[in-house]
Amino acid sequence: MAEAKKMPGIRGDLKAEGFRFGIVVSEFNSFITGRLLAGALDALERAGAAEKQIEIVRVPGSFEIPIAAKKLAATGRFDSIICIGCVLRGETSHYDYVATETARGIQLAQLDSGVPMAFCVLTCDTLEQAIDRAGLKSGNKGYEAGLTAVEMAHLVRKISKRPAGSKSRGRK
Ligand code: INI
Repeated sequence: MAEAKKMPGIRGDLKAEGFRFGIVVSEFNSFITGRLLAGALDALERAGAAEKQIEIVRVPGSFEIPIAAKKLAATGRFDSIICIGCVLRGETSHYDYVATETARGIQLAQLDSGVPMAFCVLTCDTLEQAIDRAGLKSGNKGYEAGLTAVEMAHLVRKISKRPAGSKSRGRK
């Protein structure tokens, strides 16, 4: 067996050229989600994306992200979607429902649609933790999600291509 290190594998590039990106961003805790959005846009721009390749959709809260992401994916216009939200723990169990269902909904939406969705929904105990992840101590999770969206757009396209030399059977 060849050494794992020497086997190249398939990997997505970090070049945004030729792809279209959807961003679903929650208005709830917009102080945080605005910073995450700025990070995601920064990553897309650095990967070479122009404004016309990006569409932003705003939803009231994180709980509404999955339906908007699923609808965006169904248009067929996007190669990758970035989902941005921030759920902060309160005094009741509301947090758990919103956080769990948002994550589950986004995962279902990407698996059902086949359009990759970067998960940038912070789930934090305190506002301070969220601030740290939206540009301070722990970097900007929006930036990471932006890069992930570019890489996954490439990867999905590469994986979906028919192997060289295989015969066409109807629709490509
Ligand atoms: N939505 C969030 O994005 N973050 C939160 O912290 C939050 N809290 O704590 O309640 C939140 N709630 C709203 C929820 O996402 C829906 O918009 C609402 O329940 C209406 O469907």
